[in-house]
Amino acid sequence: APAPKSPNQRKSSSVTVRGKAYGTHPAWFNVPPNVLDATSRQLHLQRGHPIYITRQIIESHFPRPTFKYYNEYSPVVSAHQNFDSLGFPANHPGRALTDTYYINETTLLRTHTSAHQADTFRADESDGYLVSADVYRRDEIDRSHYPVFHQMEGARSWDRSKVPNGDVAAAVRRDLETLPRHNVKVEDPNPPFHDERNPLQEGHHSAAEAEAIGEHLKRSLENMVVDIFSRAKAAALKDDPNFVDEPLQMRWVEAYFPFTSPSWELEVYYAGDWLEVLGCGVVKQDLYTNAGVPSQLGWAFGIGIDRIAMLLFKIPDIRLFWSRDQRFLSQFDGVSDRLDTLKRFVPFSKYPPCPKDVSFWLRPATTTSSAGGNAKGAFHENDVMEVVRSIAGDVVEDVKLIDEFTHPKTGRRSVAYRIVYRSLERTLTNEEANAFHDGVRRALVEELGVELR
Ligand code: FA5
Ligand code: MG
Repeated sequence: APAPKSPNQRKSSSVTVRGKAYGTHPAWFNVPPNVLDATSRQLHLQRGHPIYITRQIIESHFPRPTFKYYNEYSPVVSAHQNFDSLGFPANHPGRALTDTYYINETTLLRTHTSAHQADTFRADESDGYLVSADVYRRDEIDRSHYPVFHQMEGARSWDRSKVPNGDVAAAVRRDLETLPRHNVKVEDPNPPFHDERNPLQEGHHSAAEAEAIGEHLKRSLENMVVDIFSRAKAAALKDDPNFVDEPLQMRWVEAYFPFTSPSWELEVYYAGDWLEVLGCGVVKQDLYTNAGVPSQLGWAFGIGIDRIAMLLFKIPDIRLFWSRDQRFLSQFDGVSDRLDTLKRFVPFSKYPPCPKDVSFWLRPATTTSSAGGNAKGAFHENDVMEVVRSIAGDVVEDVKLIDEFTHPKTGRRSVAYRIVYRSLERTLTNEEANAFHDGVRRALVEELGVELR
């Protein structure tokens, strides 16, 4: 029997994204229509949208002319831009068809704003830049995950040939003096880092330079996060004058990115848990060298805008950002012009959830296709997520594995998922939820070749 198609694989041989046509390849193309539609939305450029407002607040910490802003890069990039130019190895899991939306073997929807680092280092003539953009990842479904979200990338570089005596450490320390000092306690301001994961880039810069750049990076980002949380608190107090907040806590943890060394993530204690808000580090020499600016050194960071916007406005579900409902959009009217008027989101009535379960036997593993090690034969949970989204769209709130079982004799694997259907805009009737669920069951069989139980 022929191997079943991967979910949403369409036959058309080209797609148009932001006015430009791209040839698709059937073994690679895995972008479903709802994701393709999202490429035209550009929420970060829609004045008054919470994603736009959050971008404005972040930008205010990295002002012109030191920083230049790039907000209109196309989401379609090459695998070279998204992975190779940043030093991702050929076998990195992020490259798989189960994780990334491809148009053809060499063309994909960017998975992060870092895809533009190399080009921006090459083109940019200022000391720094910000890139904001929509990014695309195949992922799980719940109230904080959507296949499209937004990131803001920032970088600040110093040119050794342009600072006095070529002493970048001294130049960075002078710039550090001009940054405000916040008074929030940082739990782990300087975590030790592993020599092999995050080696000092000897030959490119000294330990003193890397240290000064790291300090400038951390202070800049801490200031931004402190500001965001104080705005979130002010908004909460407008909503509830008796609101008592836990004091803000931040900590730095060592991280790994193939294009920075050392690398860190900044975490914030929020609602009882540590929440990762951004990744960052000292830019690797290769990026500057390959971009034709080998005398530069500096830092870069990448932050998720949606996650920040959710806690700033207290938005309970990431799908709301995509809503065209005026009961959502009108709540942010005028805030772009007066950031001090920022208020919390007031949920319109909460409609009831319709949970439904589905269980099925997985198709026995088939031989894998040879698409660059991107096996279309093996079962991957992200394929289930995409089938559900393709049928129920934004009416699906959550999909969770609730049971898993391997038959002792046949070795076949069975899984069960609970799918919660709930519209953000109206009450679903049980008939509607059943219709979605029947559609999902059929599509699981057709697209993934599973056997329903
Ligand atoms: C990156 O994407 C790196 N490009 C960040 C970077 C840039 C590092 C420059 C060094 C220098 P990561 O996958 O961790 O890293 O994502 C960065 C941030 O995006 C996260 O901290 C989080 O705030 C946000 N983010 C990541 N995945 C999601 C998601 N599924 N939904 C919402 N926000 C997300
Ligand atoms: Mg991360």
